[in-house]
This record gives sequence, structure tokens and C-alpha cells, in this order.
Amino acid sequence: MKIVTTHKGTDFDALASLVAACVIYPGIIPVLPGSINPNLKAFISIHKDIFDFYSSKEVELNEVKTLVVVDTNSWNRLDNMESLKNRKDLEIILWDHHTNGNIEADQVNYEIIGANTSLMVKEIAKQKKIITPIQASLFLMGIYEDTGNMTFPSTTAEDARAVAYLLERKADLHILSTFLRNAYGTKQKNILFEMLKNAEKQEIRGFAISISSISITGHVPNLAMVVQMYREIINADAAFGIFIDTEKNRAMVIGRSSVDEVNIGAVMQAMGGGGHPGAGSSLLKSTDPDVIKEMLERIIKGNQQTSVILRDIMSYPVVKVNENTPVDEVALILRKVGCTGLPVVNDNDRIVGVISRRDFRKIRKASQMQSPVKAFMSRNVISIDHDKNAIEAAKLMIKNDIGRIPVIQDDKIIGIVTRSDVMLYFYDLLPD
Ligand SMILES: [Mn+2]
Repeated sequence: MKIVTTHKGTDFDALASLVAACVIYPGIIPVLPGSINPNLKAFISIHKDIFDFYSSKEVELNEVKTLVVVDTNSWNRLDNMESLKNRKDLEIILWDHHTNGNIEADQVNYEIIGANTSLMVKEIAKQKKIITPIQASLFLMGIYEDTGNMTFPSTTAEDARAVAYLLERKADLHILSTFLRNAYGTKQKNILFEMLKNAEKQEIRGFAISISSISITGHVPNLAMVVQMYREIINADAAFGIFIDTEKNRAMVIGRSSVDEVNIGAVMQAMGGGGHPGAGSSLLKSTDPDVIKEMLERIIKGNQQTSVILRDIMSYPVVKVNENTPVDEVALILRKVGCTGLPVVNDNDRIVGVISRRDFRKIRKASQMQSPVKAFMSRNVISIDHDKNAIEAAKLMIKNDIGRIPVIQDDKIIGIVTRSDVMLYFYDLLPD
């Protein structure tokens, strides 16, 4: 068995490297440490069906023949791998960009480079491996995080080449700002302060909206984060920053929303830009803040039906199983319908549990395959009402670490909303 793991306190560079290793070594088992950064948790929770990670407790460490370690070179930064430390028959492959460590590897891939992910992307490019846009987005987040959006002095030309490669493979820049924590410096602080001094809120369609304009000179990174903080501080449902650059004769409009009814992606699209429901931006040739403000207000007012409710994005009809169905039959059904989990109902058609592929890992003996599914299902059923929206479903998934939520109308399951449904929505892949 081959496994790949990375450092505790996992960040995006580490996670991206872990996933990159799965591309380079097909069939390898990715083992994620128990402690990971909070922004990473949100990302993994939404993408769990795509990236199937294991914990160190879920793998038989005795059976490991090859250990791949990425983005660290120290045994004490690994989670629960002590038993492998002195194994003579173990092959160790290292991918790292840190200078010191104590893992003696049989094969070392080391380079002085901004992000470890860049090193691995170079290998993926060399081997002409195919990667998905979601993998490309994750790799890009890893590189941006470890290079401070390519501004840290440790950034190399190799990192930039990797970024170019990933953008060519459709990495999604909008999704980055949702998950990355960006640098907040003096420049950003001054702009935020300026915006707060002149902050005003108005009500449009029952929502508290704030539009603030400010002049900037030269390049100011992370304005999106400033708008995000501004929205949170003044407690608006949606906030827009109009950043006028008189030198370059253009304006950057950045929006952030916490309510699904004000869809920033749709608003920005109407202004020639783009984004997703919570965040977006557009670049304008106009430098008159009043004109831009008026245009924004008009679009938001006219933007009545942007809210997508779960009924529109959920999957149906729902395949469900009775609680007394034997486990092996459930496994067959799961394979046949090709999904990762099913709701379990009792004889009165009431939902009593959920069974997922992950629950099957609890099965130790072959004889247990004949037991009723109720013995292995999770009984803690979390459901959501059909008129709630995708953001509420995503919040529920992240909070409870689940990937499928039954959608309920009048006490009956009418559909299932899955991570991929929510994800498609966030990635703006829904047909118009
Ligand atoms: Mn790193």
C-alpha cells in the first residue's frame, strides 16, 4: 500500500501538494492530518466527494510499503506516523521546499521555491497528466497562499510558470478569494478607514446595501478583502467598493454579499465582470463614482429574481432504502446509482437515518454484510426545508461535516442536495 501525507496544521500548499501527489501516483491513499487550518476545513467540507481523504486511523500503517511526504521534511510535523519512523523496509519519497528536516528519504524532490505545490505542478506538467479545473483551482490556492499572492521574496519564476499552467487549465480565480485568507497591511487599513469614515447604508429591496467610492493610486492588492471587512463592520447585507484609479482612467468595482437574494455574480455580470453569489468584481472604463453608483443601484433594484432555492438545484428523484435492507444490497444499490450515500426510511416512509460509503468503513467482518443497514447508518439526520437556498445548505454541510442533505416538503423527502449540487452553484456552472 502507498500513502501520502503532509504536515499538521495543514494549509493550502500542503493540501494542494497532497492532491497533486494523488495525480502523480495513481491509486495512492491520501492521509490528511487531524489538525487543519479553518479556511481549509470549509474548502474540504464542500469538496469532500471529489477529494476522498483518509485519517491516519483509517489506514493499516503496517501494510504501508511506500510513504510519500509532501510540504514537510520533519517526522514531528506528521500526524500519528511514529510507527513508520524506524521501518527498514519502507520506501520514503519526499517532495518539499523547506531547508531543514529529519526525514531520510530514498528519493528527494527538493527545490528552493515559493510553494511546494509549484514543484509538484512542474512534475504534473512534465508527465502531461490531466487535471480538472477544481484541482487546478486548489493548486493555485496552494501557490498563492505560500507566496502571498506572488509577493513574498521567496517567490520564483518557477512558481509563476506553475500559475500560468494552472490558469491555462481553467483554475477559477473567484473561488480563491472565498477560501484564502489574504494579507492585511497598512495600505488596506488606510483604505478601510477611509471607507468607514464616509460609510452610508441604504435599503434596496428590503436589504441593507452600502456603496462606497474611494480614489486609489497605484496597485493596491487585496481590495476584495477590504470590501469584505467593510461589509462585516458596517453590518450591511451587501457592500460595494468603487475604487477609482484616475491615473489609469478606470474603476474597479468589488462586491460582497451575505444574502443569497443579492447575487453579486449576477450584478457584476451585468457590469461586464463576473463572480459568484457571494463575491465578484468588474473593471470599468468610467471614473465617475456617481455614475457607477447609480448603475449599481439600478442593477440591484432590477435584479429581483436572482435567488436560487434548493428546489432548483437539488437532485431527484430520491433513491432511498428501508432500514431493514441488508448492507450488501445497499452496497449494490449505491454502486448502481453511483452516489456516495442514501437516506434510510422506516416502514412509514419517514426518514430515520443516512447511509454513506464512509459508513461502510465501519464494517470489519464479511458476516456483517447481511446485517440490516440500520446497524451502520448514521441516525443523526440533518434535513433542510425546500425553500431554503444554496448558501444555507452549504453552511449546514460545513457545520455538520456532511455531504448530502435530504430536502423536505410537508414531512416528505422530495430531493437531496449534495456537495456537488452546491459546488456547481458556487462555481457558476448552472445553466442560465
Ligand atoms: Mn509550503
